[in-house]
Amino acid sequence: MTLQTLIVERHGAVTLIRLNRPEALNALNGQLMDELTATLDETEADASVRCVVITGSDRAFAAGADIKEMASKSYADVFTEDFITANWERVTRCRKPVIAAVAGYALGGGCELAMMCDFIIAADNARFGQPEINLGVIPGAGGTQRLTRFVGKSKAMDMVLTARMMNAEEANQCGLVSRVVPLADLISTAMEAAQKIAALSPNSVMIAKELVGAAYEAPLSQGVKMERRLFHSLFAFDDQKEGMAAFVEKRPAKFTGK
Ligand code: DAK
Repeated sequence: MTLQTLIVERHGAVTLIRLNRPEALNALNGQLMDELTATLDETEADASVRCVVITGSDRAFAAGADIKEMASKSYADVFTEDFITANWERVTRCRKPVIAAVAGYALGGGCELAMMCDFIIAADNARFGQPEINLGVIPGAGGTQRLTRFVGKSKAMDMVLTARMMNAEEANQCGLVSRVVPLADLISTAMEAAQKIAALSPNSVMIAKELVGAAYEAPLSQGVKMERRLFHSLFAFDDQKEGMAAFVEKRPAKFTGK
């Protein structure tokens, strides 16, 4: 597929995906989401890719779904064509870690896309919001649900009902993002985290990711039980022997994914 709305770079075992519709502040239209879905399909199928970073521009991660594309659609249109449902949740099905590196606006579907990633590293100019209420609609890609889990009911209600944006500092304080860095350091910080993950045992990484994700879905006792079973399962891999032997022998581990 020839990409027109994304720039995809390969850095060793890490794929960096840049959303690239600068004329529309990276508004997420159907073409962009199709290209993102296809790119994530490729990264998942390529065993040499161990981690993915999604970013936008300095001005906008993404200012939401493309309002101009959806403005004239009728209920029959959106229902019949399953509008923007089919290609919106690919990132949630990735087994490999996906980091969102967010600078500038992450609004509406942009905020929702960032929240679908495994964690968010924010630049100090990042602004998060779910302003759909201003358009006479509501968040449609999980915003009312994920935002509430991440920041709590009161802040989620405030943002969803008033369209108030949250700056990077507030997002950091309430746990929406994992860390905030100066804008100039955003990509290098996200890539450093991704390279660190990419060098680890891929099986441990995928299982750890699955378990942290399960904490949002399963009751605590069930999640802990699942963790115990999957912890035990890691002893079936050579990487567990290698990781622990390397610690004892005071040398770096060489993980093979076996
Ligand atoms: N869609 C289309 N174009 C957009 C856009 C958007 N979301 N956001 C910005 N643009 C365009 C502007 O129209 C403008 O284009 P031109 O007029 O130059 O042609 C250009 O980007 C620059 O924007 P501004 O001139 O407005 O720039 P400012 O710095 O003055 O303002 C802003 C920046 C981000 C505050 C402002 O552009 C803004 O408020 N944008 C809209 C933000 C918004 O309302 N976002 C939520 C959209 S609704 C679902 C999945 C997802 C969704 C729903 C369902 N399913 C799976 C069912 C998601 C819905 C949404 O995200």
